[in-house]
Amino acid sequence: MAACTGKSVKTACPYCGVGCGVVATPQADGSVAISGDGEHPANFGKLCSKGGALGETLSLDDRLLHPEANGVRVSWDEALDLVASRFSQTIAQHGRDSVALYVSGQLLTEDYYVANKLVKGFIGTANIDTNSRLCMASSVAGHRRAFGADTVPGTYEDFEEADLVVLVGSNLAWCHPVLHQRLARARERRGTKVVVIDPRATATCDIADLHLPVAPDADVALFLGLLARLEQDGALDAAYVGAHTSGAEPALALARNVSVDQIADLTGIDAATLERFYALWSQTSRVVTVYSQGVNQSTSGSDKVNAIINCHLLTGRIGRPGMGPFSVTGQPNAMGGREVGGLANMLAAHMQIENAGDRDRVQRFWSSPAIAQKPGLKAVDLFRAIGTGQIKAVWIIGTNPVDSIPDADAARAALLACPFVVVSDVIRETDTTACAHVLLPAAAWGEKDGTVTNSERRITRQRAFLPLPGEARPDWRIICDVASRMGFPDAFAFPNAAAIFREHAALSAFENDGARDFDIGALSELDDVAFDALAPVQWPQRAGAPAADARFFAQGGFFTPDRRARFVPTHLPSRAKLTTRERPFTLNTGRIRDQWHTMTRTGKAPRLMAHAPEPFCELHPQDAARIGVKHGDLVDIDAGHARAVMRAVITPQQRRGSVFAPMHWTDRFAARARIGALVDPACDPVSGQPGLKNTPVSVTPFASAWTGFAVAARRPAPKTDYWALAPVEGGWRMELAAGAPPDDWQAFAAGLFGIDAGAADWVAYHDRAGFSHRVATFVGDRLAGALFVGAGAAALSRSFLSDALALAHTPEARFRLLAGRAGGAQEDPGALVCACYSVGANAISKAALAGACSVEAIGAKLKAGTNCGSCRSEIRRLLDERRLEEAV
Ligand SMILES: Nc1nc2c(c(=O)[nH]1)N[C@H]1C(S)=C(S)[C@@H](COP(=O)(O)OP(=O)(O)OC[C@H]3O[C@@H](n4cnc5c(=O)[nH]c(N)nc54)[C@H](O)[C@@H]3O)O[C@H]1N2
Ligand SMILES: Nc1nc2c(c(=O)[nH]1)N[C@H]1C(S)=C(S)[C@@H](COP(=O)(O)OP(=O)(O)OC[C@H]3O[C@@H](n4cnc5c(=O)[nH]c(N)nc54)[C@H](O)[C@@H]3O)O[C@H]1N2
Ligand code: SF4
Ligand SMILES: [Mo]
Repeated sequence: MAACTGKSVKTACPYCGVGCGVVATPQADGSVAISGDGEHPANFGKLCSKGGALGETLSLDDRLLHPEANGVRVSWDEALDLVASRFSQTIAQHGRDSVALYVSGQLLTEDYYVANKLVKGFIGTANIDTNSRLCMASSVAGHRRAFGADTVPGTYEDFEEADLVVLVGSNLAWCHPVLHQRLARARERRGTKVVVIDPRATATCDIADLHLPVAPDADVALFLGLLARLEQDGALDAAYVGAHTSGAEPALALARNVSVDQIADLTGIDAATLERFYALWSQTSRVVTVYSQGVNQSTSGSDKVNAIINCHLLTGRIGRPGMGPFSVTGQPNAMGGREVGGLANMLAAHMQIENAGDRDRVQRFWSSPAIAQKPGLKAVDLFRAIGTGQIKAVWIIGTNPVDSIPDADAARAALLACPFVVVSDVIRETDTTACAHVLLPAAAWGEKDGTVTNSERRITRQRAFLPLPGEARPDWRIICDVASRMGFPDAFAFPNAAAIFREHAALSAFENDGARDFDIGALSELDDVAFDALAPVQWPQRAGAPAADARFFAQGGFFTPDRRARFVPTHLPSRAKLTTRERPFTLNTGRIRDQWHTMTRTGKAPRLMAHAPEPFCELHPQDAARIGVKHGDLVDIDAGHARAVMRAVITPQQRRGSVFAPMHWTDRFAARARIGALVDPACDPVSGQPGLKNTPVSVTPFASAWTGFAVAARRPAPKTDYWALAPVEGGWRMELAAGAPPDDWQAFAAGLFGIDAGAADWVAYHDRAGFSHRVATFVGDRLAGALFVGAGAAALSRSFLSDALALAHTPEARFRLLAGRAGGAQEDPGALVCACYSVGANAISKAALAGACSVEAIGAKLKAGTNCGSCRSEIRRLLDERRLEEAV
């Protein structure tokens, strides 16, 4: 399909699980204009900073555009034959369990469906798992234990119809920004109370009436206490519990045994604050408890989920407007992946692999030669099995496990030792593609067609609006081509994504009769034209029975054999005592506002990088003082088996004894900041989801003899002990630090910038006594690179120097550049806060000094915060800090 200039195409955002509708309009100059889809029921026209910047991430420069085998470009036929024959041979020699696929919640449902069909129905193993194991597995396990199926009962409107919204381990403001803003607006309208339960005071606390800085992994204790309290208060809904649930008594018996003192001790939350939270929850019938990775990514993740669900079941507060537990999904198609059964312990269409009737049903539907008989290896075990040689061929699609799996260095070593590794990606150089024997170029967002399902079960079409670049192909097609070559041409002879969707929809309705929650049978007859035009639609969509209600379970009807929900008794966790004398801090990891995971896409947009151009580690001021670290120093984080070096950010929002580091930085962007390498791979025993938020580490000052800053027109290749790269308009900026300084800074700079020192034009300033070295090099009137080392580096204007890459320089201006900041009236805008209008922290502080004291006043004056709104909480925080400074 060719790009049609000027024609607007409705599609869905490829980032978070909010699932916003996007309108993409290719422009005559090759760019693409992006706006929110005003008719989409998830976002009604709004987009966050990441969605709004989608147009800036579509360039082809770092794309994987041709198949490769062993580092050499090959034809598609050669690549597909190689993959199919190596998989077939490995199966013939070592059995079907010796191969695996590792896929992603960022695939489209159609890609995911054929991957799962190939592995579970035709290869006949369940060794297909997905990065959703790191993301949603505990929610899936919790839902299945309580509801008998992986059902999200509510809808986004519940956020707006609730009187109390409790956010547990969810930084909604940064991770689901558009939903956060829907909640913020509802709160303004109806005075919704908001409680945030998170060890850190995140940007989400901006709208919180109450923040509970819970100790790491003490959530089960907190909700056990709530369950007991609900019974005491008479909030138990006897009719609902009696008619629709079982197991309340044993769950309550465990909860009654726990004293408030014990809870206060375990959670680190004082009794008075606990009382406020419990009273609020108990007295408010319209309550939604939202949870995300602070709940799921834990060795007690499934119990956390069930401890929350128990409270909703006990009060019957589920499935009615403004009521219910709500797992917000991370990836754009986390839900679609669950629908097709992409997890190693699930079958297609929410059927169960342990259930012989379900296995038989799926096999008959597929007319397949073999069906997986038992659950396959879950992600962390899968990578272990690659490491031990049990898995001899693996195909990784749409995920970057060398960065995102816990104990990531071991995952990398496992892949490097694996006899056959295939990676399908859109980007040529990632930490995972570096380990592959075969690289398959996948079509990216904007080039591919299919569907995704968001957190509220709403299916939205992703539509192509760009031509396929190079030889890239959609993932579903690549998978079907390999399946055909493995001997299954008929079952994978799909002409297009629509045909796959029809089969998926038909399977969901096959012998269903209301026994299974996931049923979109009404969509199984869509012809290609209707599929193309499909408007966003929420499931269930049963054939012949239009959905009476968008919610589940108000009248019971759970998916257990007796249609009753189960209370799951949860036990008081022992104190989260993982830390030791050598490793006294808990390492918490997660997300920042403007980056997406391993930065393969958001790392391309200078505007998104400007919010946080370096990997950083947040520390509480008292902890920092104790270990002798100042704001802006570099710190060494050591987990024993791996280390990282990051910039210290000292903030009282951080919980004492715990440090937070973003999950995003990879070896492409920093010397040693792959935080996944440090993370302990211990998993929840029920869900197999790793506890990514609680690893004992030590934090010490990073010893370096010198630090520096540089800008370069071409991507530099730093080799220093510490470096961090970020793209800027016209080039790159980087921070550097190392041990012994080089003898010749000009030679060092030439190496860094990849230029011939002799042939270039240089200006330099050296103060050896004061240890300050500044060199810059030019090609014509353009700056090729500038390096600033030693004294005064902190006072440089990073933005002035970055901007210099895009300017023409007269001979006089060259020397002025070495000052490292603009002369005269030009001011340094400071760290970027508003990505939409490029407004920095200094500008906001200055406007505040001049009397703009509210977020609205800042918006009126600078426009900051008036478009996507993702930065409003940071603006408020800057204003609060200013007020604090004025008060002391
Ligand atoms: N900007 C941005 N948005 C994203 C993504 C992204 O990469 N960037 N990724 C998407 C994906 S895939 C996902 S899964 C979601 C994740 O969305 P979130 O779950 O909201 O994000 P995280 O930052 O991983 O973790 C949330 C919070 O859990 C807290 N936490 C840590 N330990 C505990 C604990 O023991 N108890 C409690 N109660 N809280 C704890 C952390 O301090 C953190 O603030 O975001 C989605 N949206
Ligand atoms: N320490 C720590 N680790 C974590 C987490 C954490 O909070 N802390 N969170 C976990 C969670 S919740 C998640 S979801 C994971 C995410 O971790 P990953 O899935 O590893 O991260 P991404 O960067 O999203 O990787 C997606 C890859 O797919 C490629 N890609 C993009 N579009 C396509 C496409 O259409 N087809 C194909 N074939 N490839 C494509 C991208 O270039 C990229 O390489 O990380 C997990 N790991
Ligand atoms: S909230 Fe932002 S990242 Fe999430 S779907 Fe909407 S625009 Fe995309
Ligand atoms: Mo995720």
